[in-house]
Amino acid sequence: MTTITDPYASRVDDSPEVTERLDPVLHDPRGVATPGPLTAAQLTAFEHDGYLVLDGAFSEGEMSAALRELDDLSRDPALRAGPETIIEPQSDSVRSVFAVHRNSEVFADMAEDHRIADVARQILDSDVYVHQSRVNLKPAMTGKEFFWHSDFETWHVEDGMPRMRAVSASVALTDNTEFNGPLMLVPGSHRSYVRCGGETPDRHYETSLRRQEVGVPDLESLRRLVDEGGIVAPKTTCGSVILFDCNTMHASGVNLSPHPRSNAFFVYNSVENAVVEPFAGLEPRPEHIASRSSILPLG
Ligand code: 6CS
Ligand code: FE
Repeated sequence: MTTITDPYASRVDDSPEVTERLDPVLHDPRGVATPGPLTAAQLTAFEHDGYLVLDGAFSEGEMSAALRELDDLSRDPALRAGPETIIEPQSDSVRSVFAVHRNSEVFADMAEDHRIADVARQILDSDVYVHQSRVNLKPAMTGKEFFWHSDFETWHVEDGMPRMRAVSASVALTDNTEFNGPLMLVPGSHRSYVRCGGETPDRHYETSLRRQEVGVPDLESLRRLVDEGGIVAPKTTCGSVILFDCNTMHASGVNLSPHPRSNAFFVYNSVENAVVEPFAGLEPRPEHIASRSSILPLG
């Protein structure tokens, strides 16, 4: 009898550990099989650091249009009452709007835009589909934090993403400054995999998307990653994009500044890495959080 063990098992007991990543970061290391916009130096930097900033990928005009669209979406009563809209636990502010690429033409076009989708194809060396999209909002003076996590850990355990062959693009709809709760990343952390302690509750997403407590690293593991790689919080102007590997450890703090911070977030998964049954053995999360039925390659 063969026992198939899950190399990325997590939340199975109370002993967290830092293990090795088993998958490549660049799926065609020479970046020639699927040509794309990134230079050899950018590919090498992404492979080494687990993230890459594309300054000014989109124009200010494009971002103003996206912000107007976001305003409409977050005021739309039907969408606001629907499961796509996540409200902060301690207020009635909108924290996230999920599946924006399905509910809005502006964000659908952004997801398909060659300036980012071609980069994802180049890194993953295949066609891609959108596993998840969302806009995260942090209003001036009140925007709340996102605790440390590796996205892949959640997508593997809760969505059944088999391997590390996905990349995220965070598009800055506003400037991201040191004061408004910018994305923080641990360079090099994508080369390790932190198995988390604890157990996944049923319908975990109902709480985790507001405040995540399971699927987050323990202090010792985070300290090991940060002692090695440090922490960066790239300051970006609106229209810039931060690309990061699905397993890069990241977080973001509160926004105490008088300026809002809003970022659109698109997760590109390789069509060769389509999701299977969740590895936690629980019901899959709903379609607006993790695409399961619409996994056609982006055009
Ligand atoms: O649960 C998820 O899929 C998501 N949660 C966080 C905090 N980041 C990535 C992803 O959007
Ligand atoms: Fe995340």
